[in-house]
Amino acid sequence: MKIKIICLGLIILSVVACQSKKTKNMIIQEIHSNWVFAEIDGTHTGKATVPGTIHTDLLANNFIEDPFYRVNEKEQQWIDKKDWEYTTIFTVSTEEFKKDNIVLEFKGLDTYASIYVNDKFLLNAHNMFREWEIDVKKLVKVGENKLKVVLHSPIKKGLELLENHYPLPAINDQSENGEMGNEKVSIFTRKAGYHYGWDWGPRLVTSGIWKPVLLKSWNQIKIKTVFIKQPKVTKSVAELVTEIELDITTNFSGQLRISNQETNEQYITETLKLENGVAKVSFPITIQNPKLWWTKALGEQNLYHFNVELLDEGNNQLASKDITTGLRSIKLIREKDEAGESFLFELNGVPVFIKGANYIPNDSFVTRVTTSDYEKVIKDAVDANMNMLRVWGGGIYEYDQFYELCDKNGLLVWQDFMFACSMYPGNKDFLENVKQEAIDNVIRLRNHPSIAIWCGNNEINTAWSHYSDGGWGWKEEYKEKQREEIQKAYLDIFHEILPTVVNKYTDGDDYWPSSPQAGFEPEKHAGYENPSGDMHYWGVWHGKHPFEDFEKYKARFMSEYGFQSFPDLETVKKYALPEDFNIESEVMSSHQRSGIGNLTIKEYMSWDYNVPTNFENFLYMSQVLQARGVRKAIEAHRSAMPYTMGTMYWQINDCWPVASWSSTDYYHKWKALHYAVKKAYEPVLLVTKEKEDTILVYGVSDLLEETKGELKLSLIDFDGNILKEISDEVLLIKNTSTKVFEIRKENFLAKVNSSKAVLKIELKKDEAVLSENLFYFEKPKDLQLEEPNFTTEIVEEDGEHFIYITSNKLVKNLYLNFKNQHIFLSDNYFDLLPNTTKKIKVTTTEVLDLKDLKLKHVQQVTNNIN
Ligand code: BMA
Repeated sequence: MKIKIICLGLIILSVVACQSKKTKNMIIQEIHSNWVFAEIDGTHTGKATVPGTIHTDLLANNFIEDPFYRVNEKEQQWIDKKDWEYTTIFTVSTEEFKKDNIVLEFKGLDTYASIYVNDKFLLNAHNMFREWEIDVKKLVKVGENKLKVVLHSPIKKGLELLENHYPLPAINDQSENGEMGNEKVSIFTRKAGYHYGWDWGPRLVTSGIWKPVLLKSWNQIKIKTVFIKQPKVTKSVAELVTEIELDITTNFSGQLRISNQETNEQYITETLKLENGVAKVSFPITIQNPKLWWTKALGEQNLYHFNVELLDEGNNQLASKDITTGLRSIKLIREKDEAGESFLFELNGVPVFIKGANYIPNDSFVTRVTTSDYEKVIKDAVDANMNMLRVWGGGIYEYDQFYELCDKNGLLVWQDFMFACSMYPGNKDFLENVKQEAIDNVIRLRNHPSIAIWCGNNEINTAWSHYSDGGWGWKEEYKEKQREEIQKAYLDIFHEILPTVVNKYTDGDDYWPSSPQAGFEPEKHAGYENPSGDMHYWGVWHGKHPFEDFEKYKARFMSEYGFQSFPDLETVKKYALPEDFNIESEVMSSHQRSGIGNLTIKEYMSWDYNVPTNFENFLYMSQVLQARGVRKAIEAHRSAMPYTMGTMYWQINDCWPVASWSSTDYYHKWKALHYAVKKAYEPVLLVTKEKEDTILVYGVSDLLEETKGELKLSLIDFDGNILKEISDEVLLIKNTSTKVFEIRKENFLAKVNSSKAVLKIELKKDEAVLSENLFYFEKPKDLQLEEPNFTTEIVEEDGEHFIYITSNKLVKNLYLNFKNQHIFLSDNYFDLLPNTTKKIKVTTTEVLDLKDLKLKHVQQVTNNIN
């Protein structure tokens, strides 16, 4: 009998431990269980997941089918026009009830939400990106309490707002797909823009309790925020200021301690006497010889784990907060130079060439993005030698986890505020809402060392172009008075509210009003040839410029450009049936949201390749094409260093399975582009260019010391004969691009059939190959490729698996694919030189069988075999 009682005690304890976290003083209870949803004035009802969304709940309850499958999205447009009620029961313990303070915290509500506790109305939330805190001390009782969240249709709310305002531009809002004609309501609602559709995303305007719901109870004092300011960080000293905001309900007299959680070093021990209310205290901390935080290629990702503690006079802990940060100085340097004005990031005094990508939310329903999804995207970025991701303004301010992973992995973040490709209203309520949203997010994210810059919006300054005749034709739709009104709202948000918040709540972080922009002032609209600011170059793709034009349009910082491709067949099969396997079928067109989409891919393909007729081959070829284009861009940007100091292609990921600009698909599968990016972003890169009658070789180096090495140029025919070979001692200047070699074409290519030869350039240092690149003198479709014979082997070495593959002929863009999907190859879609064995590492948990290996290559799929 006795034993039984003990067991019961243990069970109860462990249940409580699952649901609530207890420090000495504060009890935090997650209210995530027993939720049910119900359609208001409707029939759909079922168990709900919180955090979650209405679409994922309807899916889990079998009311709808997978919204990403074929054209299911079309049938699901009714969901956003309904109101939904979410309810649960939570239990308040006597211990919680006795506390001085009890609050309900909603970390994120999407979007129009009315909150009721025990049937009493408490709050109307109206911004997906804000946090909401409600005092429920007087409302809750010991035992069971009812929590109800009514999620109002964002579309109905949007339409009400539109009725009182003239329409505003929102080019990516797919209102037609939502059966709303031209009524674009996204701009009125502070909610992720891409929910309403984008040129790579479906229109799935969901609602939900998308972040945690917490019940917090405590006595006397709470630590609201801790900010580790870093006014001066150098190699020898970090002069920090810890700024702490406290919420006091009963006068406090005791001690405040700041310590290092790892070393237990105590930085500050202070006696404090504070009266009721909100108090701000700050303490300087000096750390000699700090371990600095660096991006991956430049050094360690040292992090400091600070703990702030409040103790009462009897030395009992009343409150405690942990903060992790990295010590570094990061600055955007915009200084006049001979060419114009620089736009470069300096990390700990080192100018860093930014190699990155634009990043969008990983799913239309972000609540189902898992930790391993986040880890994968960040790993994919780091493995491809990136040092920055841009969290783009049509998505969400990411979850904490995203930034924690960036901190740990040495990835900088360009953080947009969530405004993109639209104009916004400027009334008082809207502006106040924006201000609070900015405050919440800046406070939440400012301790992350990865955050390099805050940017007001995506492309709005260029699109509207108030001070020039340019732009996207939006302002021409409005009369003078409305134009001025719209511009005033623009200036209020991006030149007043947001910079003021960044200035007030950070320690001097950089703010850039809009990407792209030629200068800080609103009249500095970006163009393709500004020698200042950042640039989005969409001549290739939207403007149908050839890939070669990447070489023409140089910027000080290229924050967007790109080219589309299809995902591979395995991914397409997740949303399409064999009968849909035609790029102009309804399903394939629906999984393509760029108006000019699939046919543009085909058109560009026809310029450089023979277009395959087989569907699967066409998908493969689209990836080869995309990799070719974007690689050209990266080479152009990097070799333009130091004039250009950054390149971020559009885009690293997808939010559903689709044809898009992404380099990894919705299932995180690397497209040909991601493999190409990895190579093009290596610290040392050789770039070959043809200029009139000359061949030039550039050595681009991100290394912080000069590199001496042997440059070797080998002209090889497609059977493997070496036609010419030249070697030269070269010097690559540190952290820039140097022209290291130049030769007249007529000397080098004399008597050579340029459609049957490839130039291999290599940089060697003491036998180690620092960089290798290939260069062709003709377009792929003009190459005389031949049928190859392969020798392939799978070998196990020290518990790891490798494929060794050799061909007797040059093979263009060899794609190795195992039937088994859980395989990652260290390289793929590469050109295989004749008689040269390529070793590829295979990461898998499955048993490998050569029989399952399928090979695809350009000559095979386009029939330009001699
Ligand atoms: C840029 C981005 C996105 C868009 C992409 C492709 O303008 O900012 O708005 O998805 O181009 O068109």
